[in-house]
Amino acid sequence: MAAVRKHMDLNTEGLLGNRMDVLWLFHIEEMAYFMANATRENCQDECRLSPNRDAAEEDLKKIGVECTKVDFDDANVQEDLDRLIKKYDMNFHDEVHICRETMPNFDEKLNIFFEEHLHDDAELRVIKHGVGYFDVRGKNEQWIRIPVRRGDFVFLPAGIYHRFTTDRSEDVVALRLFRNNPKWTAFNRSEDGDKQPIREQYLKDVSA
Ligand code: KMT
Repeated sequence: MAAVRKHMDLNTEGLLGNRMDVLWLFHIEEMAYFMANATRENCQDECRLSPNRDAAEEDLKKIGVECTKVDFDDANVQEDLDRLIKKYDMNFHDEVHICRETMPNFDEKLNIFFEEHLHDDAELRVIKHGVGYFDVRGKNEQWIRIPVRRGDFVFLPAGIYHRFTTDRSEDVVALRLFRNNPKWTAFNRSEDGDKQPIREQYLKDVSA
């Protein structure tokens, strides 16, 4: 698929110091798109609508989702990662390798990732290797699929319903950015999930 680049300059917020050329909000290699129904069986395929319907920057912005890119092949990549860490006020990161060969209970884990859920904390991921899909609920509840690959950074706000899967290669390495005492607990979509204070806060924030 032809690479599509979308640029929105962050300089307006003066956040990025002197390497303005490499970090952009909504600078994603592949457009996000409104997706067709997906099941656990076909979710590792692209699951595009036919005809395809790209999601615009505005569709992601409206739900508080931010995407940007870092270049792992640039010698200064650490500076860019540090800037993201600072911008989002995260003080820790770890690395997760989602891979059938090495991850214990891989199918069970993938079922958990692909079950629609929310967290009390925002989800910040930088993909180091492989291809995966973050699915997020759009403004009118339609699923928007964000394809991610090496260098892609995704910010999902706390309280947003979302899910994740690898593609069929089943081999994704990602950095997870978090603050101390991260709250990893997932609340699956349910009355209980809907009642979480963070969900109510999120809905307030995106309707403002
Ligand atoms: C998690 O909680 O580790 C995840 O969100 C899985 C996706 S990381 C690419």
